[in-house]
Amino acid sequence: MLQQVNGHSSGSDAQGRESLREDLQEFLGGEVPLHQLDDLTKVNPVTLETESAKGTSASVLRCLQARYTADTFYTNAGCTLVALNPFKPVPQLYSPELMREYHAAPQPQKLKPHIFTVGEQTYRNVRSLIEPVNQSIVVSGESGAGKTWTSRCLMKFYAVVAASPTSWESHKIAERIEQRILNSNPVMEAFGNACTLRNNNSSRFGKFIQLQLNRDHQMTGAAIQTYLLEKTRVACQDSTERNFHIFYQVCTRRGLQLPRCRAEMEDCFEVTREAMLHLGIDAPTQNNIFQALAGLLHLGNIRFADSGDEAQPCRPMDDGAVRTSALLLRLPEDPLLETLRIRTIRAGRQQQVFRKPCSQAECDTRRDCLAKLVYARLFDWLVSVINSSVCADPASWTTFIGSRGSLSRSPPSEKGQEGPGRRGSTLGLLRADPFSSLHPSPHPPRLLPALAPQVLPFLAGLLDVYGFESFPHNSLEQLCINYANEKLQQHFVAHYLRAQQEEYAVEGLEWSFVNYQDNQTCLDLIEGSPISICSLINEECRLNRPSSAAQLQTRIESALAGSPCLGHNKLSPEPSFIVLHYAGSVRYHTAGLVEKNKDPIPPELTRLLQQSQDPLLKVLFPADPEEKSQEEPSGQSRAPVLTVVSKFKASLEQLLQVLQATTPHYIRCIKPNSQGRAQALHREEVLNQLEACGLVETIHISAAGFPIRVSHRTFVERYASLRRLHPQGSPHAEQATLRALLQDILHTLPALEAATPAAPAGATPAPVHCGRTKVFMTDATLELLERGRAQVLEQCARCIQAGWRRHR
Ligand code: AOV
Ligand code: MG
Repeated sequence: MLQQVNGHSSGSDAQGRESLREDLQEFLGGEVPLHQLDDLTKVNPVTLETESAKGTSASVLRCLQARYTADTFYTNAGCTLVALNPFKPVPQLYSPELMREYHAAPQPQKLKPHIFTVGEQTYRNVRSLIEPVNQSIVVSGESGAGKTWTSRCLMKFYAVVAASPTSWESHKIAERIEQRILNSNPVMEAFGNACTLRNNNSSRFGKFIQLQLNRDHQMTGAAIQTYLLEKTRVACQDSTERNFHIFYQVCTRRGLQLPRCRAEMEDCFEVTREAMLHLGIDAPTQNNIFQALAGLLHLGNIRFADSGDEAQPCRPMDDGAVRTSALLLRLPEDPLLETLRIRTIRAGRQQQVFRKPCSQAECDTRRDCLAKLVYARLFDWLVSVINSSVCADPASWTTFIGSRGSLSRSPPSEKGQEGPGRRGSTLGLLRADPFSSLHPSPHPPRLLPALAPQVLPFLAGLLDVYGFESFPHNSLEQLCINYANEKLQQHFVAHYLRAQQEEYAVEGLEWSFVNYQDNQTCLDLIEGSPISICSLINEECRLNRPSSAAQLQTRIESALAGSPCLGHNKLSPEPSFIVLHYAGSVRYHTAGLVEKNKDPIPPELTRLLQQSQDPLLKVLFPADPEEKSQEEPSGQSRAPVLTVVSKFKASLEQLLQVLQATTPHYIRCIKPNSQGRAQALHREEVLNQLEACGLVETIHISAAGFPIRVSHRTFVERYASLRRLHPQGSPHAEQATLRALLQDILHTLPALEAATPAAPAGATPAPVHCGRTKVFMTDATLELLERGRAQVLEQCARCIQAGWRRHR
């Protein structure tokens, strides 16, 4: 009996430790770092759990810090996996052997917490459910916290555990589809990531990748949806930030009249080129791409000087830049210069054409607009090519989502092609054979993959968006990025609560809904109707009236003064407004906000690009058969143009619809310090993130219910000794059912409470509920049980000592 009761202190030390470890694992819902065991054996081993369950920021932080010091980067926190960024290579943590171990484990959740547990659980859910439910993994966290890294590792995990049985053969290149899917990462990161203040490899677009599985649960393809590329970066960056990686990589190439770049870029460039090749972008096409990119760099060097006469166009300060960019973009030099300097307007009944020289600032804007236009289309085209290369069964992807969320506009459609999925002539490149080059194709274009969950039943979606960010200067890009993060946060809170309450229902517990604070107020401020920040910015675009940055600030602040999420904007040197986001307050500058939201593309620019002799640009800017629609309309006939925020809002809503139709799994990435240093956990910074991402709040929600859930068996094993306090219970433990033993233990609770000196008279009984498979309790109940258990153990120890003394 003693052995049964006091399992941890009897037997060998090692056994006891192991047993205690298992016990703690059960309680913690994960693994316990070994280094802590020495300390934990001296104190109530449940303390850590009790503290975490209480969910004070300090206790969660303490727990994470202890684990981080022991190089344990993953921790379970309810339905979420917390991932601390190690900021150093930890190859053993991501080895294929470890992936297989998680995949083969009968209960992966009993292994150390890991992203592979989440990956495997997601995979098993797809496999095991009779009615397949699509799964998604939402990776969140602030900029630089490790979302993209995590997504990449998860893709590798699936490439290992769900490897396709056969290779795709094409143009003598035999390749497995999962390899091709992995190859999408270096290409998309080269073109869509950049060094920012927060992260040297910051994603400047959002990505949702759906992995297709066949009925044998092998990976057969993928579809990638991107969101709002930050294309303004092509034209300007903060002095401490950089352009997209690919521009530096291209500088390693000779013959493009570019300055030489640092040698390490050469390796990255090799990786990008190799990956492009595997995705079916052959060397000549690559050359076209790099040449166009070099053309954009030279375009950026064009500077204008005011002519001093309004009737005369500005002068280019260096003819060389104009010539080289025209050469590389294969544009006629004079029309390039003319388009940058002169605006054409059609007006009047006869639609007469007026030519107006642009001011120096307008010339600069047009130059930047041209660069952004080309780059955004190139990025979209690359995504289409990648989709074409990794999509297993294009026939089943028939629903086309019109708005891609990018700042760019889709190329105009070609007439006479069927199907909702056509994306105009750019699809001339996307043929049944993914290893196509730029030569004209006899095949019909491929359809773009859809996000609609009903299209393919077996999917695992992986969401990696840009993280919450706040810079010294924030504009429309940050507003959209942080808005997306608000939306995801809301989805998280809602889903977590739902999941929790579903468990109570399954376990047959009576449960009244827990009230919680979500971020709806902030979302109302940003996107609500009828008046919100988005609606006000959109209105400015619609009215098309000249309004200063200061006026916009005043409008926002007066119309939305009632919102508790609009910060007090004192001491503002520049026109701006402050939003109190869930992750912190951010000051958005209003200068240029309306223009960015309009994202106007002068039609002359598109017409100019249609004149290019470059085969790539010909594909990106096909000649428009309805050229009239491209002309700058005169004032009144302007059709309502979708603004950037409207498009972004629509694409976010679509994304959330997809997520809501899936079983989500959450990974919260945490950045231990903002310098990106290994082995340095800054308590304050981590604390801010814990609070910001709602982790502590989530634990609070959980604590409002019954945060401690243990299986009937574990409960009986740990607290069987308490039955000594209630002798009239089941007489023969060996014969009693688990349930009867459990009830016996629960019957001891009033006695335990009565024995508690601090218990006030008439105190409510300790909350505990016996579910169908688990016992649910509060941390107070747990403490009570633990105290009782310690008492019994002490009594037992005294008995043994007395026995020894008698024996001697
Ligand atoms: P993010 O995706 O969350 O930021 P990343 O995934 O790019 O952040 O991570 C930033 C950097 O942290 C990486 O480049 C790695 O150097 C390092 N890192 C992250 N996770 C790990 C890991 N598990 N092991 C080793 N190093 C890691 V942003 O995209 O800025 O929101 O827009
Ligand atoms: Mg990223």
